[in-house]
Amino acid sequence: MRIDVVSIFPAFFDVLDVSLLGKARSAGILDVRVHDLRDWTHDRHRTVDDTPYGGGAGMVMKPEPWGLALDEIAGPPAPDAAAPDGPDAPIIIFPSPAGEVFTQATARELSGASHLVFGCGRYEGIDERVFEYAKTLGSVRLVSLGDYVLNGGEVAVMAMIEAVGRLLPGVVGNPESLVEESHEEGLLEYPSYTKPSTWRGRDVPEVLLSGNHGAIAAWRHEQQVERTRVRRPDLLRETD
Ligand code: 6GU
Repeated sequence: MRIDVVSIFPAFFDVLDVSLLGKARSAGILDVRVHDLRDWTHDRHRTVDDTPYGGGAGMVMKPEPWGLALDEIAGPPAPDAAAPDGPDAPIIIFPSPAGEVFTQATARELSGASHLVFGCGRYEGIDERVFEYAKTLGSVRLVSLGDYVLNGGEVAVMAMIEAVGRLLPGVVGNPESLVEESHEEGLLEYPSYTKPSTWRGRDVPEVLLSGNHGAIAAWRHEQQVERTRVRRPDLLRETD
C-alpha cells in the first residue's frame, strides 16, 4: 500500500520509522511518503495561510499550495469524470473534527485500498474549495478520531496510519490476534492474565487454569459482553 501525507509539520511522522510499522516499511509492505506542504509555495515566506473571507477568528489554509500538492501526489485530474471513483484512484482523506468518525470498520475498509493520501490541515481549516477539487482526483473522506479537538490533523493521521497499517497482510505476526481484539466483533476484548497464578494476593480466575477450552471460551465471551455493557453500552445498541 502506498500512503502519502501532506503536512506543514512533516517531523510529526518521524516515529513511523520505529516499531511494527517501521518494519512494514522496510519490508516493502507499506510505502509511506511524507511531504511538506510548503514545498508547493512560491513566495519568500512560504505562506500557507491567510485571513478568512467574511471575517472571524484564526487563519485559513490557502488553496493554491494544496492544489499543486494534490496534483503532484494524487493527480493529474482525470479526463474521464468517472475515473476518480475507479479502482486505481486514490482515497484522499482529510482529518477533521467535523468528519465521519473513524472506527475499526473504517480501518478495515481503508486497508483494502492501494493508495491513501492524507491532507493534514492546521489553523481554522482548509479553504473549502480544496475538498471539492480533490473529488476530481479521487474519492474524498473527511474523518475524525472522535468528539474532541486537536490542534491539527497530524496526530489523528498517525493513529489512522497505525490502525490501517497493522491490518495489512504480514504486518502483525499472528493474524489471529487481529480477530480476537477489541472492536473486531463489536465487543471489547476479554481480560488477559499470565504467570504467576497468584500475585500480591490476587488469583487468576480459576477457569483459566482448568484446561477446559469450552469453559474458557464461554467465560471469555461472558467477560466481553459484561465489559462492553458496563464501559461501552453504545456498542451493544449498535449490534441490536
Ligand atoms: Cl481528525 N483533527 C483535528 N484537528 N481534531 C480532531 C480530529 C481530527 N479528530 C478528533 N479531533
